[in-house]
Amino acid sequence: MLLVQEAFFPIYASAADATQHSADPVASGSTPLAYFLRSKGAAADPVLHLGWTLTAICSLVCIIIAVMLAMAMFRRRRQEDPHALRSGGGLSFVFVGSIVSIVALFGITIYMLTVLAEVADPPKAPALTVTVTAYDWWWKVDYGEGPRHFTTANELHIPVGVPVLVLLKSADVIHAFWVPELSGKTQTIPGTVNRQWIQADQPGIFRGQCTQYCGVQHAHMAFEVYAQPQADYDRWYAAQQADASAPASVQAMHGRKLFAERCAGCHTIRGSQATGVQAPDLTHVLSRRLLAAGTVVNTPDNLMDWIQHAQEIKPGTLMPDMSLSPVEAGNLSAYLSTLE
Ligand code: HEC
Ligand SMILES: [Cu+2]
Repeated sequence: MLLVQEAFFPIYASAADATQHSADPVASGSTPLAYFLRSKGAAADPVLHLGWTLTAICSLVCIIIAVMLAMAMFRRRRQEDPHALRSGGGLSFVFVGSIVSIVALFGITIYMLTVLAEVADPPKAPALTVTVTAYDWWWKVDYGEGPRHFTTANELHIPVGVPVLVLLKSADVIHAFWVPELSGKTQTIPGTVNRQWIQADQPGIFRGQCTQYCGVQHAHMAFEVYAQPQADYDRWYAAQQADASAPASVQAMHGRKLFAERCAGCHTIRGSQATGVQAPDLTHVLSRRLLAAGTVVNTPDNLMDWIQHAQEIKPGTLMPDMSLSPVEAGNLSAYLSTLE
């Protein structure tokens, strides 16, 4: 399967070099969706098999039609007598052809319904439920309830080998949640909660993408699923639950003040006064691998670059360019570097 993918999609390799703001091929939407040709989990297996079966059947139909068309053209040229066309005994052929088509289409329908039923619910009760809310153009991820609740962005961590239920919401327009290697696509619709379960059979990072055109930065609306051994997952979970610690240096304290004045209307940092809800929770922003829904790799330089030039990096994003003096940028950077 992998070979097929590489044969058909060599373009993904070269596209990776073209990304301007990062050296990481997984960022900037360069590689990921070639992976739709393989499955790494129980929810994606039936969909993958269905995809290949339908591709095979459709290819076969194309070939048969092409051959028959060629034969018809060849035959027509030999038969110059116009009456020969009328007297041709094509009726039984049409009859048999129709029956075969009907049976084939009916069979495909049954198969598709079976696959739908198979992926509707996980084989056993989900070990974990997370809520994913799609925004223009990023993903909010909510874990747990009550005081144990926390929010992160564009990253979904799951324990490996168990089914995880994802409740899907939208804050604005219709988006769609898709992790090609782990599941089929499911729309997120304002006012509705959709469900999709995913399961990763092995540890790894699985790229996801919004797959319903939702506006100008639809293509930069990616996320990553981190499938981890239970112990690693538990460690991550505990770290995410903690509030941000108070800044230790004077510089970072100035940074926090600046954040409260300039950024808190949109962003939350738990443990500080910042409680904005229209943008990613930044309490543990440093723990994330990518920024801005998979657009750039999260390095200190890229982070400050993003804050000051978001509109250049992701034109049209709902984060404005923040103009900062060098001193302000230094303070903010010192503060953000505490958000591990
Ligand atoms: C008007 C609301 C608004 C303001 C003000 C704002 N942001 Fe944002 N910010 C956003 C939105 C929306 C996103 C998500 C952008 C996207 O991915 O398309 C974002 C994304 C980010 C991210 C990337 C987070 C991630 O995990 O991908 C960082 C870091 C960030 N903002 C920092 C800041 C800082 C620092 C300030 C203040 C100097 C600030 N923002 C001010 C709305 C805002
Ligand atoms: Cu979208």
